[in-house]
Amino acid sequence: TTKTIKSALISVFSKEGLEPVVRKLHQQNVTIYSTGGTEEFINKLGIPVVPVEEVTSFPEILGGRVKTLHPKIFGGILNRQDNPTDIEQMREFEIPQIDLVIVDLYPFEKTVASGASEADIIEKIDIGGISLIRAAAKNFKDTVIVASVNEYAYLLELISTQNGDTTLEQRKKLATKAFNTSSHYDASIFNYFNQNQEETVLKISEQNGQVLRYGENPHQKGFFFGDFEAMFTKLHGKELSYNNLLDVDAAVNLILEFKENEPTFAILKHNNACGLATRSTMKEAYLTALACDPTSAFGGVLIANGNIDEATAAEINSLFCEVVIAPSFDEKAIAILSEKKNRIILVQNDVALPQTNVRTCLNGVLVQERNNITDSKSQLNYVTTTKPTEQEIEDLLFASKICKNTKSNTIVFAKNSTLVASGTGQTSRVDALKQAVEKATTFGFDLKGAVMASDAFFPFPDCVELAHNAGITAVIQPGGSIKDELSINFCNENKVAMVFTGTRHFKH
Ligand code: 93A
Repeated sequence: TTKTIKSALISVFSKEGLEPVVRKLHQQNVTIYSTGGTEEFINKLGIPVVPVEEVTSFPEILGGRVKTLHPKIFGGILNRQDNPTDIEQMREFEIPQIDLVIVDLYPFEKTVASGASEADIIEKIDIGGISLIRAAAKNFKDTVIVASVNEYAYLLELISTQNGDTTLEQRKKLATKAFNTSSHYDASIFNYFNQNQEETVLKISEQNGQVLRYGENPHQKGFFFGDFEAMFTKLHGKELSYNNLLDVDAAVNLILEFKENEPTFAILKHNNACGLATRSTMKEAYLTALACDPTSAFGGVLIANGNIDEATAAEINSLFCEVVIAPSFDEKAIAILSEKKNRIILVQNDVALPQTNVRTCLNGVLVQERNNITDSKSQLNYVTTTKPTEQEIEDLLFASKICKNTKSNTIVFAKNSTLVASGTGQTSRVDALKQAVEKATTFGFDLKGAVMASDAFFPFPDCVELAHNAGITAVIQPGGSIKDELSINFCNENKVAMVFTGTRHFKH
């Protein structure tokens, strides 16, 4: 399986680093074939080189688009040296054997990055070079492929230490690298073309989607694809914006968790709950939710799990808010809420949400199943000596439902079916906790006897310690950290009850 390099085809865009390689090959009496520019470079070094045209008896044509694409070249690379028919045809068509192929492809990525015109970019799509690489790599049993300047050092070493001999294993290793080079090259071409397709996507969206005022910001175009009318009946207000739709989506997902509860009202900002409460009347639920964080509630999206009556509407009316959603409204409530021209009033129909979530990611999309697990009592694992009271268990599950619907990292404090405070979308869990404590303090809440929910486990016991110091008496979290024991020990020593759910609720 050892092969000796006796001939080489060199076709490189960048001539950098080529000189020592050519000199070494020449020392070993290797016959060198080459394309236009590369041939000129080798000639200048005073090293004999055979132009490809001499082999093919065909000139370089179409301004260089066709140089090496010829049966005499590809036959020389692809022939199987243990195949009698191949050997016979090599002789019949006077095809020269090519043992080594060195290619440096047209710099496609660099040309794109330089901001060149489309015509210049297209011209940099290498055809012959990529084919040479593919052919030589395919035939690694007989041919050596060097598809990148990065492999020159390895090639030089092989020639120096093995006199131009290569083993099958070494050739296969180079073939692997070559396919890496070619696949990366094709991927970058795809990415370039795909960008243009994005313009097409925008055009198609403009024609077929619901054209929104703009995207997330005024300088971005935005469109919605979906059956909004199936989900909601709009009673009043302006067109929903891109951000409104995102908030409405978050609101609907959140309130679904409280479908079976007593009157529950939630206020959301930037897709997170900044107020949520369950009470015996909707008005009380609204007023309690508002009290959680009246600053954030300004300009928020409001959602109720039941009918909005006149008394509730009268309270809501004094708040500046973007959207009010409920399964039903009293006539008088509609009249009150419609006093503000722009306020959007939506009746939510009983329509199921899709069971898969889709979002773009890099140059593709991410698809996942919807997070359908709502933590329930039967699933709780009581890991501390202090057990939560019935009221605490209720509040823990209540907090966990909010937690699941809040951006990670999140910490949620709750008490008596009321969201007390939360830390949202922080880069560390401790930060989320500190934010929650600070918010609770700002809005005058006593955390004594409140419970805490965390969307993921505690890597260290610092969270339970901070929570305990703030007055938290019960904790719900998935568990599963290698240091769970440290958090459990702290809770045991300080009479804090903690339960594990076994279910993480990241939301990014
Ligand atoms: O335009 S091409 O795709 N047509 C070809 O037949 C061909 N063969 C080699 N470009 C082709 N090449 C590329 O030319 C090589 O990949 C290399 O990047 C470059 C070397 O050209 P020169 O030796 O003339 O500088």
